[in-house]
Amino acid sequence: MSEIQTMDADWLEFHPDPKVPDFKLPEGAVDAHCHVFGPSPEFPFAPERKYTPCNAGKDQLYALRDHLGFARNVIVQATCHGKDNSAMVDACRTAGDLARGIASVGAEITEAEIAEMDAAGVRGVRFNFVKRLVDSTPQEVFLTIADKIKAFGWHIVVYFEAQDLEELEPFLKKLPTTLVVDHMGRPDVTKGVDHPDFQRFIRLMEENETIWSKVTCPERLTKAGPPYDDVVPYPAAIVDRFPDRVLWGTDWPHPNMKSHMPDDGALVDFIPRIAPAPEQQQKLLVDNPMRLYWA
Ligand code: 0GY
Repeated sequence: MSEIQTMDADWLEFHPDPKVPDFKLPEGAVDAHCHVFGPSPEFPFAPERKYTPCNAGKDQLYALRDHLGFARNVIVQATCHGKDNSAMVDACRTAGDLARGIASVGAEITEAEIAEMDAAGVRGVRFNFVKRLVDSTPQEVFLTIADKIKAFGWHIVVYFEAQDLEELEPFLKKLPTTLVVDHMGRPDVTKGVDHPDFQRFIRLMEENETIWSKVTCPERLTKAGPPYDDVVPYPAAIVDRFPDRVLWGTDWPHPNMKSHMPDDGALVDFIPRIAPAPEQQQKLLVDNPMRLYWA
C-alpha cells in the first residue's frame, strides 16, 4: 500500500492571491527558477525526501506565469521528488517550448534517458550541497554525471551555502560545463557585501566566465522581512558587475519558507531594485535565460 503523503505540519502553502506586479516585465520574460510539487498521488514525493510539501502542480504554475506576466519558465527539480523527474518533465512537455527543465539524476543515467529528457526540454542537472535538503553525494558521482551530460550541451546548477564555498571551490572549478549558482550562493545578509564570504563569491564569478548566478530569493535570505531592503545590495552588486551572467526567478512555490510566504507579485516588484536600468532588466529576464536555455 502506498504511503499517505500529508504535508508537514509547519509547511506554508504558496500565496493564494498574489498581486499584479507594478513592475511591467519585458516581453518574453523568463521565470528561471521555479518548481512543481506533485500533485501527489499522480507524482508521489520521493521516499528519501527531507520534507513533504503541499501540492503545487503545473496548472497552478502556469496560471501564476500568466498572472505575473512571464512568458516562460525554467522548472528546477525539487529535492522532495528525489531523482524521479517525472512531474518536472511532464510540466515541461505540457508547456512545449515555453518551459525548460533542470533534472536531478544519478551516475547510472543512460544516454537514452538523457536524450529523452532533452527532447522534453531539460537542459541541465542540479548538484545540491545543502545538507538539510539532501544526503551528501560523492564528488566522483557528480563528475560522472557531468561527463555524461556535457555531450548534450547541458549545464549544471549548483546549490550551496556561503560558508561552504571555500571548501567547494576547487571541485566547482573541475566541472566541465557552464555552472549556474542558485541564490548567489546564499550570502549571510547580516555580514555586508564587503564580507570575505560574499567577496569570495564575487571573485569566483570574476575569475570564471562560465559561472553564472541566480539573483534570487530575497525572501529566503532576508532577516528584516518584506520588502527585503537588507538583501538589495547583494543581487544589485552582482547584476552591476556581471549583467550577462545573471538569471531571475520566483522560486515558486517557495519550499521551506517557515517565517513568511512571499507575495509573488511583490517579488516581481523587487526586480527593478536590483536591476534598475532597462538594459539590465532585458538581459536578466530575457536575453540571458534565452541564450542559456533556448538557444
Ligand atoms: C529552492 C530552495 C530550497 C529547496 C529546494 O529542491 C529543493 O528542495 O531547492 C531551500 O529549501 O532552500 O531553491 O527552492
